[in-house]
Formats: sequence, structure tokens, C-alpha cells
Amino acid sequence: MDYKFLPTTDPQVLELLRAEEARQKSGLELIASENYASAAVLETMASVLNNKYSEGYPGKRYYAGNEVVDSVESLAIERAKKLFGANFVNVQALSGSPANLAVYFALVQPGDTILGLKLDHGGHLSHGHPINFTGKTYNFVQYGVNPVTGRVEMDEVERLAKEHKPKMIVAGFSAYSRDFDWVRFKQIADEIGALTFADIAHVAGLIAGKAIAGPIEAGFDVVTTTTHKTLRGPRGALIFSKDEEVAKKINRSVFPGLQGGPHEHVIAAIAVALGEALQPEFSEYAKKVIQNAQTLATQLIAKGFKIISDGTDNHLMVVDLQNKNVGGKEFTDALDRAGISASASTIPNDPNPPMKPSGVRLGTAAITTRGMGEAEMVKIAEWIDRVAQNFANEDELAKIKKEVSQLAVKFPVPGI
Ligand code: DSN
Repeated sequence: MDYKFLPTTDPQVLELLRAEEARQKSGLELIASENYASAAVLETMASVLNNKYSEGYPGKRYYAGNEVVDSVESLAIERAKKLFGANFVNVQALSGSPANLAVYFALVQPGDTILGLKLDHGGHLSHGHPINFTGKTYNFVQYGVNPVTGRVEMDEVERLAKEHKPKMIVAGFSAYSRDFDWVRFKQIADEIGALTFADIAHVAGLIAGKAIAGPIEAGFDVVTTTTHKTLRGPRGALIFSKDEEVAKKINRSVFPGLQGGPHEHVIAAIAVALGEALQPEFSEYAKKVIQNAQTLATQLIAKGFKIISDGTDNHLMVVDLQNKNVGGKEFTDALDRAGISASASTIPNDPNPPMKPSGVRLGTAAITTRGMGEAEMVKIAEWIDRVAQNFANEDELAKIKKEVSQLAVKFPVPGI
């Protein structure tokens, strides 16, 4: 990236930025929640919009001088509505957890019963984990995956819904590789009069690219997403609402309920990313992400890796490492030393504690952005297998790191 002012203003920070650029260029990014924003998105975040306070919403601000900001935020809203086919959207939540918090704050009361997916079965902390604000504030009942199939069973969700009569059903995940049956979730919720809330942070780009179905078309009341995972934008969030009444409550919940001034430089960058996602090439990207994940999963299974649910319908997979005699943390540390970034992950009903989980989560959103395809997935599976067999062999890890770097530099990182 071209830095015009940092060389003189702050060479110390510049040096760190250059080191991170080198790391991103020479390594392989398999962290399922990460991606590379385009140069245009990065450039927009570095704009003068950073200088502006704009509490309120377009046309109704508490500070002067927001004519341009109003247009920026309205553009982001219109593009988000168009891309996802949504009726209402809030673009101000700072990221995924704050967006989810805004939904709960708007629509349920402390102590209300909510149904959500368990963290170690692929859910998110903000879907009711006992150590999270959500688990401490609301009465979460948690559904999980079937221990044999590794999939969410809708009959079990229905049973729990009818038994516990939650006020809200949360559908969504951060480590689950199969399609969610949004339509059935909505049917179950309608039968008991529950609100439907979907968290599509991981798969928003795949839904936007029409590679998989989404909850908005299934009629969910409210849907949140981050904007930086498969959607490939800056770090931010969107909250979609079906009805005006819900949308008003969400807006009040975000501001003044939980946040002050929105980050309009990020909102402008969200508009840019949404503009990119509205282009036909983005659909191709979304499909390719899934193809790559499926190729990687097939290759790993052929090498004896056990993937939860035996495959993937999206960009990610959770690998159960118990038959490889290496823990998730040990393995991701070894992958890191071989130039491959991944995140350790719990597996359903993990016998080990969260700090020493038994699995690893892998994703293909970032490597697909770099233009990698089937041949690279085959190679990556080979390296992952070699790391598993040599996780304590520093010479072999260094050798793999060199090979990884030789391949990675052939695929440019956007924005660098
Ligand atoms: N940190 C994100 C992830 O890795 O899935 C979720 O918050």
C-alpha cells in the first residue's frame, strides 16, 4: 500500500504496517471469519468522514454539518436493502456482538426465554453463552447438533420451542458448515408466536451472492450480520428488520440506547463494499468460496481428517482432531509456524475445555478472494496433513512455511 505521510510522521507505525502486509502476503489465511477488503474499501475508511460526529439518523441529527454524512449513510442503507432484499436496515452498529446486543435490547426483556445454538455446537457467544452478557441477562435454552450427523435437527428445535415457549428464536452460527433451514425455523416460531432473529455474520456474502438461501426471504423479523467476513467489507454490522415497528425499535436501541456517534468513515466503506457485492462478479466469488471449501473438505477427508457433519455447504468446516492426536491449540500454533492461519475450535460436546479445544475451524473466503482454486485447495490439504504429522518438528514446519510463501506470493492480496 502506498503510504504518503507515515514515512515522515510515524515511521515506527509504518514499519509495523509493512510487517503485517508481509505477513498477509506470504501466508495463507484460513480463519473462516477473515477476508481481504478491497483497496477502495480501505481507502474510504481512511477518509475525512472519520472527523465527523453524527448522532442520530439521516435527516435527524444532533450535530450540524451532516448533509454529506446523511447522503453517505442513506446510500449504504439503500444498497444494503437492494442487495439483501430487505425492508429496513440499520448500518450503525459497530460490529456483530453490538448488533446482536441491540436486537435483544430492542425486542426482549431481561429474564425472557430465548432459544439459541450452543457455542460448542457452532453458535456464538452472543447467542446465550453463560459467560456472555446474553447468557447472564436472558433465560437462554440452547439447542445443539445431533452427535451422529453433526447437523441441527429441526424436530429437536421444534420440541424445545414447544416445551420452553421462547419469546425469540435465534438461528445462526459461527462454526457450523451446513445450510440452515430458515423456512422451518420461521414455521416453528410462528406456531408458538416467537420472534425470529437470524445472525448471518458468517454467510452474509454467500447469501448476498445468491449462492445459498437466507433468512430475509424466509420472513425473519430481524437479521444481523457483520460486514467483514464473506461480505468482504470493513469491520461493521447491518441489522435488517421486516417491519417498520421493529425497525424503529432497533434504531432506538442502537442510538441512543447503546451507542453514541456512528463511525461514518466505516459506513461509507460499507457502502463501497455493498456496491462491490452488487456486481455480478460477486456471485461468482460466492459460488467459488463454497466450491473451494468443498474441495478442501473432500481432500482432508481423503487424508483421514474427520469433519463435523462430513462436509460443508458454505465457506467453513470444523475438523475434529481427536484421531490425529493433536489438540486444536497445538495444531493452530503449528499451522501458524508453517505460514497458515486458522482458529482452534471446540467440537460438539468437546471433552476438552475451550482454551484447549479438540478441533480447528477452516474457511476459504480469504484465499478465494486472492484467486485460489481447486489446485491450491489440493496443495493446502497436503500442507495441513503434513503439519498434523509434524506438529512438533520445527524443521519440517519451516520447510512447509517456505513452500506456502512461494505459492501465496503468486496470489496478490487486494489492497496491498
Ligand atoms: N470472531 C468471529 C469468528 O471468528 O467467527 C465471531 O465473532
